[in-house]
Amino acid sequence: MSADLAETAALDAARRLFAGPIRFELGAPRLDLLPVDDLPELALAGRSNVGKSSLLNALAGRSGLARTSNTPGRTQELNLFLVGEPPLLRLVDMPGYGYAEAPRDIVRRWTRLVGDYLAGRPNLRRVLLLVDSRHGTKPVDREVMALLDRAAVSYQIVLTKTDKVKDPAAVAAAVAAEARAHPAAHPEVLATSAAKGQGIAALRLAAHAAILS
Ligand SMILES: Nc1nc2c(ncn2[C@@H]2O[C@H](COP(=O)(O)OP(=O)(O)OP(=O)(O)O)[C@@H](O)[C@H]2O)c(=O)[nH]1
Ligand SMILES: [Mg+2]
Repeated sequence: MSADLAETAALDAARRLFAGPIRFELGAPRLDLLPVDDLPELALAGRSNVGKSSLLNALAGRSGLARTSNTPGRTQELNLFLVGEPPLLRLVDMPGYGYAEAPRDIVRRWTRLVGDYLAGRPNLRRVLLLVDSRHGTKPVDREVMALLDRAAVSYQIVLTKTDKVKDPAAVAAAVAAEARAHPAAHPEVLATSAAKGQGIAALRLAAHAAILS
């Protein structure tokens, strides 16, 4: 098969995966409540309000699957979604980190939940690390990147809300330069807008690759 045909076939397989059944499985406030199995998992991580739940909905091509909100701190548990019937992939919508306004003990609980999950889930194939294209990476993102490097969990940086910036490619280039210094980071940075649909086909391709890896 030519490279072009192979790419078209991969895009089509990725599109079909997310066109089929997708359902909410459960919300887990603690790691011991997660299902024990070896279904490949793909997690969406990032700061509060970066657009994780919105991007999960865009990936799934349906609104309202994951709950979104203008107020940071909307997602408070690990929310699990099964893709395919029988399921081929589990998507995990995570609580955001770095939300300074929330009560300290809540922040500590979420941070521990996110950190323990990211570093210790055996079937976690890949993490999509979301970064707001208006703000770029922040110190707390770098802490999470270092944690993923140490745990050798493969991750890819995904810029969100590109509809809000003039030159998303410039932001992507700067963030990609930073990613290259991280051993577990994918060298390519994806630029997306859940609002406008930009980059969603490429994101589906990356998600589909998590099953095959
Ligand atoms: N303009 C624009 N706004 C977006 C986009 N994606 C998300 N938003 C908005 O950003 C806000 C936060 O979105 P969420 O998807 O709830 O963010 P989250 O990362 O899940 O937030 P937490 O669960 O609180 O950590 C909402 O008001 C969304 O409508 C986008 O692509 N473009
Ligand atoms: Mg959310």
